[in-house]
Amino acid sequence: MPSLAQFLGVSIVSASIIAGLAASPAHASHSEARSSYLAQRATTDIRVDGTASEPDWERAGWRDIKYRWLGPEYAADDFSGRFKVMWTPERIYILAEIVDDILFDAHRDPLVQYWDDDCLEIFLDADYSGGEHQFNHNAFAYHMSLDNRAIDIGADRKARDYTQHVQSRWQQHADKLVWEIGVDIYDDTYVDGSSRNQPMELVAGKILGLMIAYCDNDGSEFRENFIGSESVPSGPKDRGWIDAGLFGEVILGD
Ligand SMILES: [Ca+2]
Ligand SMILES: [Ca+2]
Ligand SMILES: [Ca+2]
Ligand SMILES: [Ca+2]
Repeated sequence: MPSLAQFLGVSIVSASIIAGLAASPAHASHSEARSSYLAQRATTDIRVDGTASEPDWERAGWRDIKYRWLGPEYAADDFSGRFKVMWTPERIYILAEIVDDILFDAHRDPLVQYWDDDCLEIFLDADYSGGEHQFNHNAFAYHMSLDNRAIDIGADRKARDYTQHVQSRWQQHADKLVWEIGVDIYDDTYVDGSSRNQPMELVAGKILGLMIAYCDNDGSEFRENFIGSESVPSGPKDRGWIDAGLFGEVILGD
């Protein structure tokens, strides 16, 4: 039999290995300390109408949009935001609750300076691969405009309208916008302009990369704040549109 000291020694080594594993990133291609969200499967249809009347939404947990990536300190009535996620085999659903004192959409052309108008950004990586996604579809960064369009950069390096990938409606309830969005999930085989792109069928246990952010502009030439749901421990804080390694993970639960 081992002595108590030997026994304790082994235990300490084992504990430190376990602690080391727990502290390492979930995926080597991701920044440290990414969030993890367990999304529940919707039991009834989610009606995308900007009202969280579905009982399924009550079961889903909130996640804050609280990391200031760009701009000065701001007050809670200037911006506050949080979101929830649910899923069905066809798509994921996001419910965002946003406080923004002034809604501003200066560029009426949806493809012009869309990040400088108020918009809700949905960063999605179908296989949680992380990595670079600036001019490819390793991941998408849908900029949801106030007129419910989804804009991102295509493989041709130009802004493109991907509104066909989403259902989006928001409504004002008291001092908050309730923004409900269904998003079809496309992987990195997506080809711009092709009629053969098929959204993925989602199954329990799948892990997606996801990050949500809000570009807040209350009347300036450029956005005043950019606030996201994930911390950016090093490097440019606004680089989620290039680097999918910043995204958190969403596990599709049963
Ligand atoms: Ca609804
Ligand atoms: Ca504001
Ligand atoms: Ca990917
Ligand atoms: Ca605003």
